[in-house]
Amino acid sequence: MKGSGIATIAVRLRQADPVFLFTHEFADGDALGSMVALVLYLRSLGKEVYAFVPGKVQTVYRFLGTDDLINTLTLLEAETRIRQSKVTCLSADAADVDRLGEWKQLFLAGAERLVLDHHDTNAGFGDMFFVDETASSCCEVLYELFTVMDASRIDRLVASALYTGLVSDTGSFQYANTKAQSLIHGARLIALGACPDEISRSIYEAKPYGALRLMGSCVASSRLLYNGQVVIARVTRAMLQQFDSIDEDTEGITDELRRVNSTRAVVLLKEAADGTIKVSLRGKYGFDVKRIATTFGGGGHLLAAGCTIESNVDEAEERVLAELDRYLGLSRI
Ligand SMILES: [Mn+2]
Repeated sequence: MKGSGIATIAVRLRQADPVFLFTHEFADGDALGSMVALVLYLRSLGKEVYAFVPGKVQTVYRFLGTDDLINTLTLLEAETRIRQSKVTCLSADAADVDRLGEWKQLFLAGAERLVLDHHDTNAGFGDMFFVDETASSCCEVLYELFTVMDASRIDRLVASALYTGLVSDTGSFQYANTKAQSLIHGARLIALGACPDEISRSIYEAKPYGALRLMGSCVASSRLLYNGQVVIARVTRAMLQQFDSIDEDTEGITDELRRVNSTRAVVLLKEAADGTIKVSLRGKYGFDVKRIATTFGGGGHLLAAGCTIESNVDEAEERVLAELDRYLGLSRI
């Protein structure tokens, strides 16, 4: 654990009003679950609260009520508000300030900046931070925080949002970050009203048909390298078009690829709309993929990391493989 204790953050938040909330770009279930839980919980304490999420919110998480709770103020409105009052800005689940995307300057303009996270690459930013790298998800950190502040305010909707973050960051309690504590927290959230089957259906069984066919095509065209230790695949703009899919439909492809028996690492290269290549990396059996992501200015966790490479997809692949050569030897076959 790094930074001030959770009790110190709780003291600051109790006094804070208004509160602006921030999280990382390409917000996942943990990031969005954190935002929704924080908005609902802090509003239940009578505070004025707004959440700012970079880019477009993934449609799969709309069941959390994101349409009504996130990005409800424009940048102009938010800037006006921040000039009128002493606004506390709180970042959750973002490993560094640059990950706040187009909302970064707004975060920095806050009268007070707090940071809560669980990424061990988070070196600490803001005026006060708390990073618990033993927590599976930021939602687990928030569960602790809410318990310290006032456990009776964790209602069914807050519990559901927190449970969503726990489920998505642990891959339904399957990944190495699943600790006894994660299951204890999960159990408590279910007792508070989170519905596990409903949440799992909303996250994993609500895909457009095209997204499933895109996954099929991506898996079929993937390749095994380094004697089966690495599976590498790509999603090009042409593939997205062919299957009438959008960027967020690539979610879950890495989970499919990591099922291969011999594989220690998964590399998925995704052509982004801006022409850059988003690289998703997954490790198995303790194979550290974070060191590869950080080489290219990215970050994440030991077994799940990502980075952006500014090149075409062939060159990006070659650069990632050149890094893998360093750990897996020179024979890529
Ligand atoms: Mn997370």
